[in-house]
Amino acid sequence: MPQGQIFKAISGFYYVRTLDGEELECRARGVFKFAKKKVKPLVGDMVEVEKTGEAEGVVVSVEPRQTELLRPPIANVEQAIVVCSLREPPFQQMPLDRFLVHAEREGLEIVICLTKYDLIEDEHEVAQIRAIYQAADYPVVTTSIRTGQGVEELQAYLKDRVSVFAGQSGVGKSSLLNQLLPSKELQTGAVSRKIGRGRHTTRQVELLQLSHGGLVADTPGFSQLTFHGMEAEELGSCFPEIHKNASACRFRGCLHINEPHCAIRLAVENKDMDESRYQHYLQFLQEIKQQPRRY
Ligand SMILES: Nc1nc2c(ncn2[C@@H]2O[C@H](COP(=O)(O)OP(=O)(O)OP(=O)(O)O)[C@@H](O)[C@H]2O)c(=O)[nH]1
Ligand SMILES: [Mg+2]
Ligand SMILES: [Zn+2]
Repeated sequence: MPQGQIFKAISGFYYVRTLDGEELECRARGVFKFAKKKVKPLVGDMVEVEKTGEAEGVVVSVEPRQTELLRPPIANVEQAIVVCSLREPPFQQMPLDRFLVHAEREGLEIVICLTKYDLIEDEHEVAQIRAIYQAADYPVVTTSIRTGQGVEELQAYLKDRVSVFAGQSGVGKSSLLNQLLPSKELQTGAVSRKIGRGRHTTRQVELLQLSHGGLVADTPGFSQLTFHGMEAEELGSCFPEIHKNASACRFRGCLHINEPHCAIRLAVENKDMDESRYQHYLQFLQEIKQQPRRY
């Protein structure tokens, strides 16, 4: 039976690229279960297919996932390229920090990509953003599709890896991918002048093949992420600046709020951890504590 990977899913159809490079349009047989949980196939899933026609088949089994993101929905990516625009829409740190927590929790490698650099007059602002995230050991790439800046640098991160582009609508994910793909094929859409937000141009997750090797997924922009299903104790390990210093806290299980001899609060005072990142940590912690408990 042919094996392959789902590269696109549209209203009940799964598009599978087999190991021989064939593309099959498939339905799925029933519901799949792993670890007693029911799952629907996701883009990125490795599957087994029964051929039912020339270019048609049925997905009969799904392999356990290496990684799984629900927003955007994709399985088996190793790396997240977190895309944020510097302008149109303006840079916002909070949604970036939210997404970083999710990607860290899944154990993904992370690259932060700041787009639309050509719209920047004040380099100082970009240097500040860069400093905050480099202090957390994240690589930061600045790009522009107008000048071509950063495209090669990004390409080097993507080579031979399985990556996903994630970020809000209108930040330029598809535009950037068009610079990296052999044929410029992805649809892009102008940001609304009136509301200053993207128009949700990309509608599906699609896993694309890079000509220099590697796979990359374009995804629809998403707005708000919540921390559903996450425990307060997990949050610190999703902030690299906290994770690397947490063992120096006096109490095991320190939540770094106002416990005595907290190494993280000291790091913030000494400016080893950025104050705004710490404030976001505290805010996310509040949100997690206010979530209805699961039983
Ligand atoms: N000035 C400038 N505009 C850009 C750049 N990159 C993208 N844009 C513009 O930003 C708008 C949105 O780009 P898209 O690529 O559709 O954004 P997206 O992130 O894919 O959005 P969704 O598919 O809705 O999630 C388009 O009008 C692009 O031309 C850039 O580097 N500089
Ligand atoms: Mg898009
Ligand atoms: Zn602490």
